[in-house]
Amino acid sequence: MTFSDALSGKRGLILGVANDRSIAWGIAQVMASAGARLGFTYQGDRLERRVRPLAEKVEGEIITSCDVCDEKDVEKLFQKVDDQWGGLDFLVHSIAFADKKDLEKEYLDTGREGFLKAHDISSYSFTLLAREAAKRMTAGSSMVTMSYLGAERAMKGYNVMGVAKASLEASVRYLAADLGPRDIRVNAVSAGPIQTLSARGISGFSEIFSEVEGRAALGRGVTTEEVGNTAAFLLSPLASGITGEVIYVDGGFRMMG
Ligand code: NAD
Ligand code: IMJ
Repeated sequence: MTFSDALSGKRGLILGVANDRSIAWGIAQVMASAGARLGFTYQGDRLERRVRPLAEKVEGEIITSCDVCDEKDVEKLFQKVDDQWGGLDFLVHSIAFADKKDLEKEYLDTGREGFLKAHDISSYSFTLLAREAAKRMTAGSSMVTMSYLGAERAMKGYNVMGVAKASLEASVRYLAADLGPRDIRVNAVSAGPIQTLSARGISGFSEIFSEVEGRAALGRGVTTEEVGNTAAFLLSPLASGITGEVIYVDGGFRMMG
């Protein structure tokens, strides 16, 4: 195995492309250029118009709607995997959602409904998808999800999403423990702030972004391509000894004193 053929011919699902700024799209482009065979899902028909042309650009073999709250959608997705591929080598989960009002008020005021919704979409969905994916995977397969520093620090405005990301990161460890004996690896990439659909419209984003540029060792933010490169590494056999970890792609923000 060499660097250049580490991912060639590997079949994998990428969940969470909304547009060409999505982190999932950054990962997809890197995986496609490494010769991987890709399947894409989008959240509901509203997004099909944006996602299908992107998926076609990288010769996506599965392109289908999947709302992770809908168990039937998830079932249908894996039926397609069984029919078209009969197996799976990797999974990319790049999905998060909380009601906007829960990102705007204090965490203290989070209601049960908003709490459960954020956790259902942003954390439980990874466990559900990992379970279904793992049934189709053999030794050497790998899964990646996306996290953020708000999982471990109280970041302004991140609120219930931070609590959901903490749950997601803990899930990564327990899933890695469950799947390790089958040589299936599970990791998270914790990215620095990137101007995507999910980050836009967040009050104070530009201040947060300039603070990151000021404090990060590299003195700049990161790109979806850089996140994609790290995800591709974790999904490849080059990372065969790494599981249950959170890898930071933040330009060296977290480690600075
Ligand atoms: P994005 O808006 O492009 O992606 C979020 C995706 O989640 C969208 O494609 C959306 O359709 C999908 N989604 C939401 N609810 C869904 C549901 N019920 N079913 C299926 N899909 C659903 O934004 P992004 O920044 O690329 O976010 C991707 C991931 O990266 C998220 O987990 C986010 O928390 C994480 N992340 C983002 C940043 C950042 O600054 N942008 C930093 C660190 C981590
Ligand atoms: C999100 C909220 C508050 C602060 C934030 C973010 N910072 C960053 C993000 C500093 C970088 C982006 N991020 C890491 C996310 O995970 C975003 C998740 C998110 C965003 C929205 C916006 C629109 C909406 N619901 C959302 N749910 C989750 O209605």
